[in-house]
Amino acid sequence: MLEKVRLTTGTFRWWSCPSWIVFTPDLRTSRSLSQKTLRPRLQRLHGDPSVWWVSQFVKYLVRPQAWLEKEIQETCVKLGFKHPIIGVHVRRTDKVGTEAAFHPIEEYMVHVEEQFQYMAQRGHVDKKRVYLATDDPSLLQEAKTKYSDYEFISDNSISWSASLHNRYTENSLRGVILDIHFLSQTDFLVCTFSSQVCRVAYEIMQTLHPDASAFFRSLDDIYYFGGQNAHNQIAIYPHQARTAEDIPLEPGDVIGVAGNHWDGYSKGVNRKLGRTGLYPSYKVKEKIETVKYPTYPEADKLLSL
Ligand SMILES: Nc1nc2c(ncn2[C@@H]2O[C@H](COP(=O)(O)OP(=O)(O)OP(=O)(O)O)[C@@H](O)[C@H]2O)c(=O)[nH]1
Ligand SMILES: [Mg+2]
Repeated sequence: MLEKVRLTTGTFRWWSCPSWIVFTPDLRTSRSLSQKTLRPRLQRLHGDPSVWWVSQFVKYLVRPQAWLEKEIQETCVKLGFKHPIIGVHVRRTDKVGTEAAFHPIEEYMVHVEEQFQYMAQRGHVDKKRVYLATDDPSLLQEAKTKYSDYEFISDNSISWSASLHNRYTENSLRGVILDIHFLSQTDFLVCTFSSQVCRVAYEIMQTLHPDASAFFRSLDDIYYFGGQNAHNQIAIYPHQARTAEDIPLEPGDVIGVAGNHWDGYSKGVNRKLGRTGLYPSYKVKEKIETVKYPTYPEADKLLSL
């Protein structure tokens, strides 16, 4: 159940809810569903219909109030936020060594450079701009020193406010809201999807383009919605295990994916065989689960029951 507590302190409205928000039993499964009537169109138009579905709820939940809209506009001008621009989110502090590994800035910048080269083939890149969001305040200077041919757009005071001692303040909350907003407005994201911060930015990004499902490079996890149900794929090509780490696949096998190793291979469990191991990522496709949701007229009738 969604708890509604601690409402309206100053300019903020606080909503407290468990990280595994459950609105209805069906929405709990939201990573892998899209409304039945939408499915054919979504599958044709979007590379990851489940992300699109989740994004619609996120878009509604994070719509800014007037004061925030104003603050966003002012910050946009102050920072000189301009396209083309790539968003880099570097999650450090409490996350490193507990829930995720440390990744040096070089690992991110390899993908940033690659994307700019790709963009330059399709349009004019006047300047290689990076929006840097991080909870590590020392990173901005390091990035500027190491990559002097880039323009880093970042508010270092926001990173300072994200330190563990300052994090639970109104000022810090404003900072992370702005960081997520500007990350979502970039042309491409390079980050670690183990962090909810980048995943939310990616979700909001989906609402700004017809299909932004491929506008990211994650250094660790694949996209997931916290609390999602099983994330399955379906084998589309056969695979014979070549090493002891590989698992065999037959077309139609259902694979519960654990992660992508980003080297051509993913790890998961072949549910038919009950075996866990590696398989080539291109030999599977997403298994999209659909759930029948009431249409608007049906929902109205349900409400009046
Ligand atoms: N301003 C800012 N703050 C950040 C950034 N990355 C992390 N943070 C801070 O780190 C906090 C993460 O808080 P958690 O309560 O761990 O939230 P979470 O949903 O578990 O997010 P992750 O730990 O990143 O998966 C945010 O609320 C921010 O205070 C960033 O790029 N910018
Ligand atoms: Mg966390």
